[in-house]
Amino acid sequence: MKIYGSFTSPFVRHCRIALLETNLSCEFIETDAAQSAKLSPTKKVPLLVDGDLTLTDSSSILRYLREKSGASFLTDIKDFELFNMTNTVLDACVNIFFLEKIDNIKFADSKYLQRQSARVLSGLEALNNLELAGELPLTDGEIRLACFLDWGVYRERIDLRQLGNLSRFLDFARSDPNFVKTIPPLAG
Ligand SMILES: N[C@@H](CCC(=O)N[C@@H](CS)C(=O)NCC(=O)O)C(=O)O
Repeated sequence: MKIYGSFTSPFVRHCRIALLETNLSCEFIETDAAQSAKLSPTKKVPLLVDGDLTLTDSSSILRYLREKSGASFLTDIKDFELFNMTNTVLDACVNIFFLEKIDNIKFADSKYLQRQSARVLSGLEALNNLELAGELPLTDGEIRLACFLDWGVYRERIDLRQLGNLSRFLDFARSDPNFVKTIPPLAG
């Protein structure tokens, strides 16, 4: 089994955490944007290849890893909603990040970027209003949220100073040894 991905991607980080939790044997192949554009039809990471099986999305990869290790994946509806809402906000954030980084498009130049940015702010507020469990192991919804928040802070895409619950949640997630083992490298 092989997973292609970068050390900075929050989607890949979630899969790396699941690999540590499940102890499944898997080769991690560091992959940049040019390589992933050739490897995957979606031109994104993560990508999992296991024999004849190719999975192009972190959600299907996580389900595969969890089920392969005898566990289940997102069976609780509230946790599933947390996972999905986080993905929507994270996708908007990643979209803004790449438009600025690759195309140098600024917030003021694009109405759609402004809409994406409003989505990130209202999404973060809604996430901040949720009751998040304070116990380990984190659920998959919580791991996704923690990976998003840590990425957003690291890339300076989000500001948690007014979002006390999310800030406390991220501090708590940092007490998870597997979350700590998968911290993105400083450069990149
Ligand atoms: N829905 C996908 C999203 C993956 C994703 O957006 N990956 C980013 C890295 S953080 C990527 O490869 N982006 C490349 C691009 O947008 O060109 C998943 O859950 O795996």
